[in-house]
Amino acid sequence: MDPSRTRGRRAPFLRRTTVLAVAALAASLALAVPTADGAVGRGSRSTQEPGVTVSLWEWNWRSVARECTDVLGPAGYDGVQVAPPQNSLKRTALGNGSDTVLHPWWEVYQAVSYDLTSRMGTEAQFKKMVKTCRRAGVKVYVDAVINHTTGQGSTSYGGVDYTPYRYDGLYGPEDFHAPSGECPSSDGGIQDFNAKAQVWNCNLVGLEDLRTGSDDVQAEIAGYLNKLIRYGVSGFRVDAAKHMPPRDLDAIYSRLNRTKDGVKPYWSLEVLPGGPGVLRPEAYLRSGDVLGVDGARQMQQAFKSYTADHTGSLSSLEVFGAAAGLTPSGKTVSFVTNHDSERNDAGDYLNYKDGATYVLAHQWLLADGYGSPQVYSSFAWVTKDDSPPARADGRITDAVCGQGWTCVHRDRGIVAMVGWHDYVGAAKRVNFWTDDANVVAFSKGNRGWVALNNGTAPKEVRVQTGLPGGRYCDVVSGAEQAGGCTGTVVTVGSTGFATVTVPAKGVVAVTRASRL
Ligand code: ARE
Ligand code: CA
Repeated sequence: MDPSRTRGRRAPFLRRTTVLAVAALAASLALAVPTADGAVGRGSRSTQEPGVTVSLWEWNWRSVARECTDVLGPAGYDGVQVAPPQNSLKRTALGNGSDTVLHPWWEVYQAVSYDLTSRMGTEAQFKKMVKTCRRAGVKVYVDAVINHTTGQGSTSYGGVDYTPYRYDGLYGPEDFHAPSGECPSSDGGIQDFNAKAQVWNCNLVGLEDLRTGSDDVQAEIAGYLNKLIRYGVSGFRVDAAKHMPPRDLDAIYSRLNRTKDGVKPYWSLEVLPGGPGVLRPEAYLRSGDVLGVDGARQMQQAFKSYTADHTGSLSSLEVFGAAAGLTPSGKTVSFVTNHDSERNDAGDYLNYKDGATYVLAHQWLLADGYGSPQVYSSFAWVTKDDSPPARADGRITDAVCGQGWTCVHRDRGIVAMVGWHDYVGAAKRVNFWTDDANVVAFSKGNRGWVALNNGTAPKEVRVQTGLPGGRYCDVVSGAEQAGGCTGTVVTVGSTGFATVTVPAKGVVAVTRASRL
């Protein structure tokens, strides 16, 4: 008998069952599954939910690509959010008074054209970065500046020149609200942040506001976003979404193609809290997910503003998420800070300058699991406008950890909690314990247990872990090696209780899988 003929006849059947079996196994174990273009998707494979992402804000494309392969993929990050990639304002002179930074970070929020030559690199480098990241199992999310163009200057990183309301081959005065007489304020700017007609139709800090309700403008914007989708991008952070009515956002979204994973792109809207009625984040939930700014503020209060009456202690986070008045978990990108809030004058948010507390807050967010957690990692700064490390012409140089770049996403304690978050999945938070001050401990279903200490001294706790008796390796301080554990071993008794010392500003975390 000719063996090749047998194989030939039987192959289709074998292939089908093998594929089915692998798919079923992968689904039940939440394993990585290859997608259409050969890339591997983790976590939320069949939906748009982004899982755990990191914002490598203003990292250049070459560095993001390298990081995807060397760090993000292996560490289990599901995605990376990158800074606005479209061509932007390039300043040629300083403004007046306190203006001392020629190339402030915010140049990239002034869109000149939808070519992808930017401070972060060329269109070819961007394309290659997305491909490299997808190959490493990391999806790419783009900060989309679509509400406006520029508010100053006349030249750009892509070399395109412009004058007010005139962008050759792209937009003319008829494509903007103010020149079309559709902004009801005396100077064309937003004077009242509570008046929706102004918030939607006037110029935010002088940025020329696009007529996003018009067919032509929607077509240009959708063309831009669809190009990014074609390159492999999985979704967007919509900058200044509060400045566009939900119906305009919906119209643009309806023009977007499916991603390489066969789903509609993820759509998270920057709608800052503070506005009334239709301007509230809640009013935009029908159109997309929103950024969890209020949650970031609550975390700052819990981690930093420790008060004697415990109103601002870590224990206060027993109530967090929707129960604490935040937007629903499944509709929120959660974070400790972002590029705006880290520069907040009032100090209402944590930032990298908070050191161990900043790291611990990230670990708490990953442990709690509210929203789709996004780690924030960018460059160190002194004054608010500071440029990221760049050449004299404004082009951002390769990210080198410790040399201007914080690389907090590489912190081994954070990486450990990315893995822990991935493992415990959507299991419910149970067995919550607190000393009513700065130590909390809880289980996630019967998948894992964690304790966090925001105090300055180690603390011994005796708590219910919800885990079967046995010895477990703490994933934060150590790793399993040849049956042993290089870090702290947590011994759980037959009733599920354990006595554990939680280090100062530290975390102890175990899972069923870390049982020795
Ligand atoms: C720069 C200069 C300005 C100049 C302008 C135009 O700083 O002086 O007038 O250029 O030439 C970023 C920077 C801005 C920068 C801009 C463009 O932060 O300083 O302006 O880039 O280069 C509101 C919006 C919200 C917005 C914040 C900043 O609702 O969407 O203001 N956030 C996003 C980004 C920013 C970015 C932009 C939008 C613009 O994340 O980084 O600006 O693309 C209350 C209200 C909020 C309000 C908030 C702050 O909370 O409820 O709605 O947020 O106050 O004002
Ligand atoms: Ca607008």
